[in-house]
Amino acid sequence: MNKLVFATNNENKLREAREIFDGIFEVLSQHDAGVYCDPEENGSTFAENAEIKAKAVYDIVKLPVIADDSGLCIDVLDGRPGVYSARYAPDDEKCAKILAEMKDIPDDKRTAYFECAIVYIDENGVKSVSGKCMGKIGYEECGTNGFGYDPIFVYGEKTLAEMTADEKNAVSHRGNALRLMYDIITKGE
Ligand code: ITT
Repeated sequence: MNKLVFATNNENKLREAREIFDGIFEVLSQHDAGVYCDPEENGSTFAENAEIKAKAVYDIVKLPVIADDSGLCIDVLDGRPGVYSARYAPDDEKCAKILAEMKDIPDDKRTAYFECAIVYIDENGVKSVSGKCMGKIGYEECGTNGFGYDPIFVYGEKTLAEMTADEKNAVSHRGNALRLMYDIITKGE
């Protein structure tokens, strides 16, 4: 089976990607591939940061690599935390910080989206796609699945943290982007 190295230190992203690519690619983590790097993500867009991560690992392994840069964009906060989603607060404080900032915001102004850029690099060059997931910020944390901001991101009737892994992947920004990239890699679309 073809090997694909996922340039991430985030175990949750790796798990979600494996659920989509398993059976077709052997998805190796950076750790599996023996790569220890954490390049500075100083791009101003998700796509730029994903390319920084993919290039850093590709330069070392010289195997096909994918990288993900993603985050939560909240309309009433002018798109924050956006590309700063990982650094916005410690992991166990991220949701509470957003809920505090949104406490006086009415229902119709709580719209938000997750965005995910996926970059793939192999010997033929760089390919880039992105996916979105449109939803709303809830009023409290609900659910224990997923990671990051999932407990406060409401899609339809549930938060992403109340969904099973399959349910989340079917609608998520990462699921959408990975499926697009899968088609590009396997069918040349
Ligand atoms: P790598 O850079 O090693 O891939 P990271 O966690 O630092 O891992 P990012 O720089 O892309 O990844 O930051 C994305 C952050 O946005 C992530 O840490 C979460 O807090 C949040 N995020 C991204 N996708 C998410 C999802 O599906 N559900 C909830 N939060 C998400």
